[in-house]
Amino acid sequence: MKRRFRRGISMLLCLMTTLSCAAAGGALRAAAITAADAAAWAKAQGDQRAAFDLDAHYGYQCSDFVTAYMNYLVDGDPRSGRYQVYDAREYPDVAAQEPERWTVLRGAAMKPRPGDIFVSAGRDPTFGHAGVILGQVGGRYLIVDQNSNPVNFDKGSPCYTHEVTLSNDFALKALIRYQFDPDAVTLTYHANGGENAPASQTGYGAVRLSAAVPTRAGYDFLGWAENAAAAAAQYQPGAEFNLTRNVTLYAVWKATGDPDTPPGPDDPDPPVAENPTAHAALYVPAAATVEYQADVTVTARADGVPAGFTLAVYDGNRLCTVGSNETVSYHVGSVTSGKTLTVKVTDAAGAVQKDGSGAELSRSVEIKVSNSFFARLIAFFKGLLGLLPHVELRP
Ligand SMILES: [Ca+2]
Repeated sequence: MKRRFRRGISMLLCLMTTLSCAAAGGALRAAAITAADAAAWAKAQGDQRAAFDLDAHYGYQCSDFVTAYMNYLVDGDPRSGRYQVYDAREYPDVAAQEPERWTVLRGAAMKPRPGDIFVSAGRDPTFGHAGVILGQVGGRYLIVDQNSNPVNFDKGSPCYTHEVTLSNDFALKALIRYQFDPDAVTLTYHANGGENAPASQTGYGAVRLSAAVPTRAGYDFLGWAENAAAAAAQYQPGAEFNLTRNVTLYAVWKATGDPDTPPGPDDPDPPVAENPTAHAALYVPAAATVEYQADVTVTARADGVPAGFTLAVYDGNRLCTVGSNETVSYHVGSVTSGKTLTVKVTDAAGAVQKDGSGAELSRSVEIKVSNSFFARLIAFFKGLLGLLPHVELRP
């Protein structure tokens, strides 16, 4: 979001930037960076609440961060100075001048992918807003941006990772996609004891798996899995696959004419699987009462949860967001009525895990809202003045 009167200056800077690129001549080859690498860098800025004020005006604006991101993608250095664009609405025009590097998507072509720059309407449409898409969670998107928490037109606010719906302030005007190096993302097939695995392939996004099938004497091929020890296939030859990182698919085999035989009398008892979350503990915020229309974020954490399991926040049966095995944060947004969320420790399939006593690792977070007439009146005036509080609920 940006002051109108700086627009002329920044447009001039854009033009100068473009001319200097053209003068450099021909060196427009994309750096070998994948979209997943780029999104991971952007997410780290948000998680660390990194702060960019590249133009030394109005603090940490959305445009400072997106300019830093563009510099990072092209030069590997967010402060390289290559791009100097400080009006969110100008990014599509600047990017369109370098089709070797950037693709500008509008209208129905705007299907967000991790690593994309978004340009949206903004809370104040005079300035617009911009940030970076990190991923999709249900119908919502995880993004990182500057000056969204809180919005401050004079001082800005640092990088912030949060979930949004791409409407209202975040209604898309354009997506800008860097020409990520497609050769940098490779899908490898591993015959896993067999032979004639298909050749590896490169690409990005939706790709089709090879229709070729490996062979192994005495075994039937069941399909492909990401885990070499998998007993069941996750993907079939020729299926669509979402390729966003280097990945190896392993052939899954089953011996022919040899159905699973039950353990004989001489076989030892099958080992009892140990509960991997037996020593886990989940911590959530205590019940809290917040002001009417307060902007609420809920954070929970856990100890002793192994990698591969995640903390997830649910609103009833609706999955709000998924965090790591150690923590999860959910931006609830502006609250006007009480709400109870549930934080759960789940496996990759979403199944709730149990602790060593057999109790489910699932705890509720109760948010109560002051919604008396007086509380709503106060909120109305605070809203006019931009003073509605942001509340971080932590354990
Ligand atoms: Ca700034």
